Amino acid sequence: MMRKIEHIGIAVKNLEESIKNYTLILGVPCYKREKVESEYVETAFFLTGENKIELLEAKHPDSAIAKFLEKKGEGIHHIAFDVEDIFKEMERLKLEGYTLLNEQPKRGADNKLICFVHPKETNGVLMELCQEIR
Ligand code: CMX
Repeated sequence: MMRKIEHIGIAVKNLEESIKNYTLILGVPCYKREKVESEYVETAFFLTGENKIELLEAKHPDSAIAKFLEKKGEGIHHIAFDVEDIFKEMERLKLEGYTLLNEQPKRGADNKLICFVHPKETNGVLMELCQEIR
């Protein structure tokens, strides 16, 4: 079961400028910046109440974010759902016939284990499962 939306990921061209923009829009400062080397991205996080926004900038042309920006431009890149047990949830989705984009959970930003489901099978929205590393 997906428990709640953990965050919404937004692909941006320039993280520095976008942090300034979102600080003004949301009225709260960015609480964390983090590079995820394995995904070739740099991220910045904001909290508004219980809601989390992640800005993502590509750090390499092979990054999924670079390809997304090229094809679609800036905008919502993924919706991440919090799960209690990512292994169990991945198994459940596999049994339901969904295509997981990684066989094993990966280490993501903000202390999470993550896995993606192909957007072609989720009505055009890239879905991320994430479990807090405890
Ligand atoms: N949301 C919705 N649709 C998307 C998408 C996204 N984020 N990214 C790609 N697509 C679409 C493509 O536009 C394409 O559509 P069309 O066939 O209509 O043109 C379709 O999905 C399939 O694309 P593809 O050519 O098969 O594959 P891509 O090379 O574009 O890769 C994807 C797409 C989702 C498989 C790849 O980006 C991926 O594996 N993503 C998971 C990892 C990731 O996104 N990492 C970055 C974030 C890391 C983090 O949060 O820390």
